[in-house]
Amino acid sequence: TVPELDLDVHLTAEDLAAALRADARRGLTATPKWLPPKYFYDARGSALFEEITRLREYYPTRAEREILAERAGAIARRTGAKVLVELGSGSSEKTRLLLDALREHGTLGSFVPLDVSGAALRDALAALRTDYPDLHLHGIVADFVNHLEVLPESGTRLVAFLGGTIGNLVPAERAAFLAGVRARLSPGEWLLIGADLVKNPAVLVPAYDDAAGVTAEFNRNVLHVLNRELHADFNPSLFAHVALWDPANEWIEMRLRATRPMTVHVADLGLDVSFAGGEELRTEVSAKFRPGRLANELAAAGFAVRDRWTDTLGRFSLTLAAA
Ligand code: AVJ
Repeated sequence: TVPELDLDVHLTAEDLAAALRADARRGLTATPKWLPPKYFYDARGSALFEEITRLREYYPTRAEREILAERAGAIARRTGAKVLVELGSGSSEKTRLLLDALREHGTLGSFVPLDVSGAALRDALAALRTDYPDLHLHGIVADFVNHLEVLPESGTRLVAFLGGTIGNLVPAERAAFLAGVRARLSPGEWLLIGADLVKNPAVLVPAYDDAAGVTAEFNRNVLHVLNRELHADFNPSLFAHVALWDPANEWIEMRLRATRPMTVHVADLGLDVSFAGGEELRTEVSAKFRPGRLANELAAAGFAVRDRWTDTLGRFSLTLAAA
């Protein structure tokens, strides 16, 4: 028999559905229309994201793994963390490099992955349980932006926020998020942030518009989520995937472009949403950083940057900051 997984659900399917209703109503009635990126990640969306991480064009995962492989030992020695908390943990695949280094260093007692996707978290915990039988595992289903109060309280904590997900937050949200994390940490505790770097759009754009169309399917998945959760009648195949580099904001923006005029009925909201032909629905921003920018933002939030590393090709950065 499979032992019960230690999983705290702070965000039930009902909570997520209520948040989706509010966000969908706000975003679909706005000009321009938009939806928050967290709704990509149902079971299918999480699986599509895992597929993205293996694409030739999508370098961030490999670049971050390279840095972690090189630096996990230094991170373990420097932090001496007893508790590793991972925000937006997904599969926690790269995180194993940190777990291994912290175990070898001898300090780590527990791992606390936190993710909005209960399905992804359960899969990750089941795999970790097998490979780390004596590590205390405690999963938390929560939204890292809105539920930081659920972070565990005890032990020298290292909060890891990997993959470049910080880029999903616009600057004002980032400032609030970083200040919120800082407020919950004590001196002697740590934050480790992975951030993608500004680079040639000829490299950036294909990472978000791959030849095999996996990212397009990931993007359209949010429409499948709306159809299922809100009884909407989007025809996802009538929306084209758009990924563009916004040089002023230095972020990649993903959109879904209506390929013809249409009206979509969102039954659970009692809402009819009209799209003009060519109208775009914004689904994600993925901000890219210049060296120094994240350090400044961390300092503004009350952190002291202790180390910063990049991969050998200088595509991605990992920043270790002390509370
Ligand atoms: C999981 C937020 C880091 O922004 O690169 C991948 C999500 N979107 N391809 C990113 C994503 C399109 C990803 N993050």
